[in-house]
Amino acid sequence: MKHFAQSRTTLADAIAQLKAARARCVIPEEVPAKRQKTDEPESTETVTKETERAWKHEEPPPPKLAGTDWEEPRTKTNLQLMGENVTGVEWRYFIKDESRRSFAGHLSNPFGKTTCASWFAKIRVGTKWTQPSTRWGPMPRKTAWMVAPSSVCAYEYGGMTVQPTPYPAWMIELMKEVMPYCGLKELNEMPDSCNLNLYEDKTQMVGWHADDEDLFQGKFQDCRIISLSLGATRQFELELNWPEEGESLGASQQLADGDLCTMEGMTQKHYMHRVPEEEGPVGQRINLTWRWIAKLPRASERNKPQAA
Ligand SMILES: O=C(O)CCC(=O)C(=O)O
Repeated sequence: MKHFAQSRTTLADAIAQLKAARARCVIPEEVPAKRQKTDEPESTETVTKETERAWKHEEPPPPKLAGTDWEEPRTKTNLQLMGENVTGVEWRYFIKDESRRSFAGHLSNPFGKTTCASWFAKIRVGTKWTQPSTRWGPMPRKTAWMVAPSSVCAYEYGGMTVQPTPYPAWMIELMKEVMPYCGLKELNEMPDSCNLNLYEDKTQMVGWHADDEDLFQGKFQDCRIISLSLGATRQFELELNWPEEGESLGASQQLADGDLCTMEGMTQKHYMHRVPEEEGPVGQRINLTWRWIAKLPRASERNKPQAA
């Protein structure tokens, strides 16, 4: 059964939400090719949740280590959770899956509403948003990909390529405000890339996926992702790729204005995540997910940055 870590209301409501989600579930637009069903429809025809999940299981589970664990313990890879590295604020880890060395943390808005509103406005107008085409039509949100000078490369996923924009000055200022809440104080230890998403209304979403592209090496080594949400509250869901008998499928967390969320360790290998469509009206939301590029493509394969 799905585990709603931060249930909006009652269990009955949660079950009703799940049923509704199943009924309206659409094919994710960015299912990586290796997970696509060969008989997938050509259009945004609705499919059941079960069909969608069946895709995820096409990849067989990876072998477990001797014993019951899927991954080496944190002590072995020196993984310190970002929320464990800060004092004065309360991070809550809504996924703490030691056996898979997979973690997701949440921190409620530590910045205040006024600051967040000014960031929203600055990012909304200061970003060159694109809406690439997918095989199912336009991507159901707008996006941008920003990189530090050391890490210029395009971001390719789900059959699309998003060209890089150099970090604008506001991005550096924003990171200086945000990153200390993740235990990162020095510029040279801060993330070198950021994927930005603009969700303009309740229909805009991101389907089930993992940030498991080669760039981040998240299937092979500990990988940190930091997300900042601005504007409307949306639901963020994570589900296990290979759940075991009797295990909760995953967890769900509401991300409100100014909230920080992390995915750490091997989460990109063992879990998928998504932001589903909403039923009721919701306003605009911007999400920034910062990452570290672990494997830069060869210079000849990189794309030239666009002007900011
Ligand atoms: O909007 C969000 O909270 C999630 C965005 C996301 O999953 C991504 O950029 O990969």
